[in-house]
Amino acid sequence: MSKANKKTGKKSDKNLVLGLGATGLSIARYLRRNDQKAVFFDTRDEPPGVAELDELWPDAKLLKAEAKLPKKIRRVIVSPGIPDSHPLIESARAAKLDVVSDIELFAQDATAPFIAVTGSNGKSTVVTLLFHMCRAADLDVYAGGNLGKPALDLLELEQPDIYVLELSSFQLQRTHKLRAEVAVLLNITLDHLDWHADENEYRESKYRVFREAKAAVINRADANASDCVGNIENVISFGLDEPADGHYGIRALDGELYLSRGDTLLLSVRDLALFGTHNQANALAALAAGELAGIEIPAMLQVLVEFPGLPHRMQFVDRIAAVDYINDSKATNVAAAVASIASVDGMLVLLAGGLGKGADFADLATAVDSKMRAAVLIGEDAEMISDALDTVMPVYFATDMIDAVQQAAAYAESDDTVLLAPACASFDQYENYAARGDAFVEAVGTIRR
Ligand code: UMA
Ligand code: ADP
Repeated sequence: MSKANKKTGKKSDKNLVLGLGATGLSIARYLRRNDQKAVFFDTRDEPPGVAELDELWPDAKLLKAEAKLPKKIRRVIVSPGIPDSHPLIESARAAKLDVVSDIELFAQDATAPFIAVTGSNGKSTVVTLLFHMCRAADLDVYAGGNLGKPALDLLELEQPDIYVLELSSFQLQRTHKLRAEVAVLLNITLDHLDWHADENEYRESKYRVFREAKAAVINRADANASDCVGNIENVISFGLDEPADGHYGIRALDGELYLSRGDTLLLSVRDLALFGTHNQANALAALAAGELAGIEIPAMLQVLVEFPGLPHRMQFVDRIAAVDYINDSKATNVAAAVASIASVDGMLVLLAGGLGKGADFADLATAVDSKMRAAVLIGEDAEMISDALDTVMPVYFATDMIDAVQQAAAYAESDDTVLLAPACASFDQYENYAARGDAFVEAVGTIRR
C-alpha cells in the first residue's frame, strides 16, 4: 500500500532506484513495463547504465551523488553493490520506507516455481548444473540472478516451467519473502566483510534463503543449517561423508569413491567431468535440489558426466615446459582459493591478490603448507597476503599479470602447476573476475610465444 505524507496527505507513489549497473537497468525495465514511476541514483560520476537508461526512459531523473532522500518515495529498490551503510539507505530506513532488492520484486511477480541457490562458493557451478539437469529432463528453464542475467529480466521472457536463481548475500539481505520451490545453501565461509556490518550479518543473510521455502537442501557440515529449516517438510542434506537414507554423500567401495544416495552408489567420482573435492560437494547438492524439483536421477547423472565446468573455474589453460597453467580467477575469497589449491596434485606456484574485502589470509597459509613452491602476488592487498604467507613460502610481488605469470613460470619446476586462485576480488585492477582470468590466459600465451 502506498504511504501517505502526513502533512500534505499526498500519496507517495515513486520508487527510488539505487544503482545503475546491470541490476539497476533491469529494475528500470521492470518498472517501465509495469507503468510505475521512479527516480534513479548512482554514486558514480559516470554510472555504466546512463546511456541505456536515457534510451529506455528519456525523461528519467538521475539524482546527484550527494542527493538527499527525495520526497514522495514509496519504496527504495537497491542494487546489490551498494551497502546498507549508504546514507540514502539509512535515511530510507529511518523514514520507515520499504528497502528491497530486485529479488524481492522477482519473487512477488514470478508465476513459475524457482530454485534459489546461495552459499559462499559453488553457486554458479550448482546453478548451471541444475539448469542443464532441468533441460535434460525436458523442462523449460531459465537461470539468472547473481549468475549474470538479472532476475527481473527473466520475467520478460515467456513463462518457463522453472527458474534457477543464484542469490548473493547482498541480494538476500534485502529480500523479505522468498517462496522458493527449493532453497539450497551450499556452504558458509567468510566473505564480503567490507560490505556486511559483521560476520553474523553475512551468515544470517545466507540463511534467509530458507524463509518460506517449500523444500530445502542443506550441507551436513553446517551445524546451524538444520535449525533454520525446522519448519520445512522436505529437507535433503548433502556432504562428503556417508549419507543416511534419502540423503546424498560419498561412499567408498573397493578403493573407489562414489556419489551416493543413501546406500545406493550413483556415480564414481572418476566419471564426474568436474574435478576437485569441492565439485563433488557441488554435484551432490545439485542432485539433492534436482530430486526435490522432481528431476529423474538418470537425467541428472548424464549432466554430471558431461558438464566440464564454467570458464574461470579450475580451467586448464596450457601445459608449457612441463608446467600446467590453471585459471581459477573466480576464487574470489580465501575458502575458494583453499578449495582450488587442495584440488591440485603436486607442487604449485600460486598467483594471488587483488581486493581482500577484509578477509583474514592466515587460513590460506595453513591450508597451503607444504604444497607451495612460491606465491606471486598482485593488486591492492598484496602486502596483506604476503604478511600471512611469507613465513611458510617464498613470496614475490608482480606489477601486473604478465609480470606475475612470467615470474611464476621462472619459479615453477617440472610437473608443477601455476594456479591463478586470487582469494580476492578483481575490481582494483579489472572490470571483473572474467577480465582477470582473460588477462591470465593472455599472459600464459606470451610465455608460449
Ligand atoms: N557501485 C557504485 N555505485 C553505485 C552502484 C554500484 O560504486 O551507485 C559499484 C558497486 O560497489 C560494485 C559495482 O558498482 O562495485 C557493481 O554494483 P551493482 O550493484 O551495480 O552491480 P550490477 O552490475 O547490478 O551486478 C550485480 C552483481 N554485482 C554485485 O553484486 C557486486 C552481479 O554479480 C550480478 O551478476 C548482477 O547484479 C545481476 O544479478 C557479480 C558479483 O560480483 C558477479 N557478485 C558478487 C559475488 O559473486 O561475489 C556478490
Ligand atoms: P560462486 O558462484 O559461489 O562464486 P563458483 O561455482 O563460480 O561459485 O566457483 C567459484 C570458485 O569457488 C571456484 O573457482 C572454486 O575455487 C571455489 N569453489 C567452488 N565450489 C566450491 C565449494 N563447494 N566449496 C569451496 N570452494 C568452492
